Amino acid sequence: AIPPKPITSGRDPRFAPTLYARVGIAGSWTLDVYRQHGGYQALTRAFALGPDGVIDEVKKSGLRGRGGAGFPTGLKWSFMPLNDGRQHYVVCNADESEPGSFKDRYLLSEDPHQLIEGMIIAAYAMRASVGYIYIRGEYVLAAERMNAAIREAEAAGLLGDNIQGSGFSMRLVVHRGAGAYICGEETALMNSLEGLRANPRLKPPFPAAAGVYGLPTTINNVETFCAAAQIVRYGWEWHANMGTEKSKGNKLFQLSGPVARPGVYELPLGTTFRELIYDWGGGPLEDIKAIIPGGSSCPMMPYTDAILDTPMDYESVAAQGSMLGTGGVTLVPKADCIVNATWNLVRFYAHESCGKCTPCREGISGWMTRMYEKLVRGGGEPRDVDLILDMSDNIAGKSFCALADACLGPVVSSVKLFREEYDALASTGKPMYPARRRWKDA
Ligand code: L3W
Repeated sequence: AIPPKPITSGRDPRFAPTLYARVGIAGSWTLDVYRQHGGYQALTRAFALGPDGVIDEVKKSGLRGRGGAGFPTGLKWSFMPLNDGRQHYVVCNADESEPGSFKDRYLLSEDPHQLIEGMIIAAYAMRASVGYIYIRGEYVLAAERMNAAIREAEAAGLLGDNIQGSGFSMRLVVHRGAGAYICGEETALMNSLEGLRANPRLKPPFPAAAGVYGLPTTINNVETFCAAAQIVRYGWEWHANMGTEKSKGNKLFQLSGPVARPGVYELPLGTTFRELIYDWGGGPLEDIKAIIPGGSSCPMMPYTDAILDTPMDYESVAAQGSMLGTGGVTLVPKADCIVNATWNLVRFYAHESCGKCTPCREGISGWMTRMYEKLVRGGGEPRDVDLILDMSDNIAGKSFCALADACLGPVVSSVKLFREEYDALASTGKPMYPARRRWKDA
């Protein structure tokens, strides 16, 4: 297929979305509309490339996992054993729950066939004949549309036995979660799929060695599978020509907080925060003091010129002491009490902790939550701020999965950036920025 003009950056007239190209078109979730826009051409090309050719294509494209970790996708796919005679699985992590992340829900509900195509291609490449789509429980419309799209694909011979005469057969199953963030952790997700309590498993073994039912499994985010479909459609060079040296391609960035045009923007990796917030988002509606760059698990960064000019790619954001994560950019208003705002996030992680390991259960859900409540309710003491840092130090790197460390991202960064707010609240019982009516309710 002829690739759309390359996405460069900012408000470029050549901007051509591919992942979100069909979002907003009437009936975009139907097979007819998907096909009118070139849908399932990638699948035909994948069958021509052969399984190893597909993995090679994805490797050369430079695609990295879009769920938050940025692990090289082609490399992950190549970990799957070859022709070992066992059942292999591909699993789509559609348990999007990270505060600040809301890109996958529209891929699921508005363009389900793009995901199906990406998953068939991935399964073909990895010799898997069963795929599961684990959808966050609250995403009801997404689950309904996915199921309807799977039925359409089955009726059209795109799923089931001997797909398009290729000799490759595959079944795809939607599994609905029940509203727990921890199910987005890939090993907890597998336990949940198997009907067990969603406690994370120890890694290694990684899923490719022992995944669902102990069999070789590859788990990718919704956006990753969709990107793989576009890569096979347009060729690896198209993808590798966008982005930066180590962060290739286009990405769905999400913008929220007090900004003129919040929403999801498909842009090349390496677009700056300034371009996203000002050129695309229309600029903030009030003074901002911090940016959460990639979903709440990523440390806050100060709202400075240096940060605004930082390219949104995995390396540049890491160099600023944070993470690109899911690309969920949240602006924190100056007039909000940072301790209260962080408490809000701490409560989220505390509520979502599975309770399996002590540092998370007693540290985050217990001590950290109570410390923040004490501070915000005005009962703090000056030593409490150092106690929060000391506790963080004792929790960091000691929990079973990434959830506790994720909570420490906003905690430690907010204390370091806004220590004076913490100290003032701890010593006087009064916040520097008292609670106010939210701008959207005003
Ligand atoms: C084989 C190795 N496979 C790593 C695989 C691993 C996984 C992927 C990434 O967390 C991040 C987290 C959140 N052999 C391997 C290997 N793999 N080494 O690569 O692994 P990992 O452990 O780096 O990350 P993860 O546990 O998958 C994801 C961050 O994302 N985050 C949260 C996002 C939340 C959502 C959501 O709710 N939808 O996306 C935001 O930043 O903190 O760092 O597949 O098996 N040697």
